[in-house]
Amino acid sequence: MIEKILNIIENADNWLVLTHEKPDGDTLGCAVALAHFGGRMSKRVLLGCPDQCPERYAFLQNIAPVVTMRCLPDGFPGTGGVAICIDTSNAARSVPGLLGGALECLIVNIDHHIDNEEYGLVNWVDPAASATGEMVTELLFQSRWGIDPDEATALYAAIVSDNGSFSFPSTTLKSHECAMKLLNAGASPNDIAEKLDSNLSVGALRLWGRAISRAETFARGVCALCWITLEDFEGTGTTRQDTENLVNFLLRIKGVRLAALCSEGIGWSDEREVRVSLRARAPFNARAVAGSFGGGGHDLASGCTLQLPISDALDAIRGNMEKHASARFSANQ
Ligand SMILES: [Mn+2]
Repeated sequence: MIEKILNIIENADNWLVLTHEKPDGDTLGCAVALAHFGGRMSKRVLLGCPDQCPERYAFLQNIAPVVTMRCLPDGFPGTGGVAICIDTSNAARSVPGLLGGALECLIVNIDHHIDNEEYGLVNWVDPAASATGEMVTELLFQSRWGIDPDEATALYAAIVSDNGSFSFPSTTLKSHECAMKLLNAGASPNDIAEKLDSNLSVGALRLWGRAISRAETFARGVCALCWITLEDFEGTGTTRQDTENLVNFLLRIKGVRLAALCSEGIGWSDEREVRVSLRARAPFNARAVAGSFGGGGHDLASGCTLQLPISDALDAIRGNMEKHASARFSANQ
């Protein structure tokens, strides 16, 4: 598979590298590394993201610029070009219109989500990878172009942001092997950790405080939930980007194995909606809950969006989590 992909991208002059919507460190780190790699191969590269690059990952833009795009650029990458979709389980999460056939080029789909819909002409999906960053690390290492320090930095950032700095159950020996290779190629774990983790605004900290002050547990203490309203974002001068990783805090409550953060947002049709981030510890399954509301993701990290007022959304999520928990309780009896 790696050779096949290297062959395709080496033969294409124009690369459109695409992240998924609401980009995280994995999709951005991989895309930036690939765009930089393409630059070294003298390719014409455009790195597109359906949403703005979050402040936390702004340092990656020094390696390759990220262009916010809501539709596809005219005539690029064109026939003979290639679109590389990174960490994106379905085409609808990519630049809108991708599925509509507006893209006449080859689509290479590189991802580690188990529910990947294999929408590309070439689909490399490895659910055993703790981050798509592991896969792109392999890809670059196996190429005759190797990997440079900037690409190593971006890929190390991709890996640590998706596997909780090697703490999630998805972490494997392979994750550490990739890290070793990236350190060898010039990545600095300390610099990257500082850039990723020590960048909260005081407003973000206050927002977290509001959310955490509402934390509740239920279903015999195995479920936890909290929420944020649009007014909270306004009152603290923050955006939804400032909620990244907040849901993981709920899993730090002793005994909690299923956690949800519900945050109000404005949808594409200018209506209020509620975006839900879910986290689980096995055998609880975050994707099962997200899936009931049309969402998806990983078993232990998932998300969905509810077109409901916040109080109704909270009831719906709470109810579903409770049902999930009682199914687990009866399975254990
Ligand atoms: Mn990922």
